[in-house]
Amino acid sequence: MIKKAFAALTALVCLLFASGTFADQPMPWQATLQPAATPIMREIRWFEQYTLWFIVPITLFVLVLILVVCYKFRASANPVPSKTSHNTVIEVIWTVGPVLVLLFLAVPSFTLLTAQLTLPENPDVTIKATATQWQWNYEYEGSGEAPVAFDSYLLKEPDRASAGKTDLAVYPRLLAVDNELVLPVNKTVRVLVTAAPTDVIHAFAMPSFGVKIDAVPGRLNETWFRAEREGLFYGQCSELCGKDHAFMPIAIRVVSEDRYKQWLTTAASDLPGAYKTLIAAADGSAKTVDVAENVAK
Ligand SMILES: [Cu+2]
Repeated sequence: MIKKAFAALTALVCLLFASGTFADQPMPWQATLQPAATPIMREIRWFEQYTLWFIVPITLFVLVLILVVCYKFRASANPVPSKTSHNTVIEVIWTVGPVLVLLFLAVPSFTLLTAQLTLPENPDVTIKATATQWQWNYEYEGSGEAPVAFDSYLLKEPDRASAGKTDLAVYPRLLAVDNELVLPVNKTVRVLVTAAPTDVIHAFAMPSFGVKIDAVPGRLNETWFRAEREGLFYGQCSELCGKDHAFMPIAIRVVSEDRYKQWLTTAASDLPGAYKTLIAAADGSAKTVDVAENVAK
């Protein structure tokens, strides 16, 4: 209830003061986070707004104090400066005040961090994401004799036409990939993240899912998400990893469970065919793919 009231009030304030930046996609000068596609990201967005309710008043309060002091104690109005060195009341206030503020921030912050890194029991799907300079490799757990596994590279401009990805609004430059990670909607997905043994550190990040975790050689990190709507979501490697760091995007296509199963079955033997069927189905059902967050619809 309190959360909802906060969110509503914040949305109102944002609309009043920053109408141009309250949008569903990154835009020049955008100041807000991407819209949430998972429960965790919803909480992150709530926490961001909640934090602003502390930051903004404190900043304004300090600004007012500075202005008052500058004016009231200027040399011409106050030629003999005070030699006060202690004031118990003020010292108690400026100790207890920040402690209270930190408490109000720490409790929801730690709760959120815990939720983010506590894997739900019995995830529906487990995938492994391995980063290499400079692409991602995705592997699906236990899907038959030959588990589905493939590399995912940045979509190169000459390959757009043959891949059926000419629509720049859906497949933006530098974000679109050749093979997306396909996952079912409303299912708990466990993601194991690592980097190739002799490689460097990368990071698997999906802004609208509230996911960002390092891919470290020789170490298996674990995270999870539960996407609540279908669409094409874009993220990027988020750990500076070399000259092509900016060219190893992450694309996740969230589809219905039926389409996911169909894709997975076909992908085991015919990966390009599986994507063709999936893209055709998505384009046929909604004219354009429901692109999440990053690009215009
Ligand atoms: Cu990287």
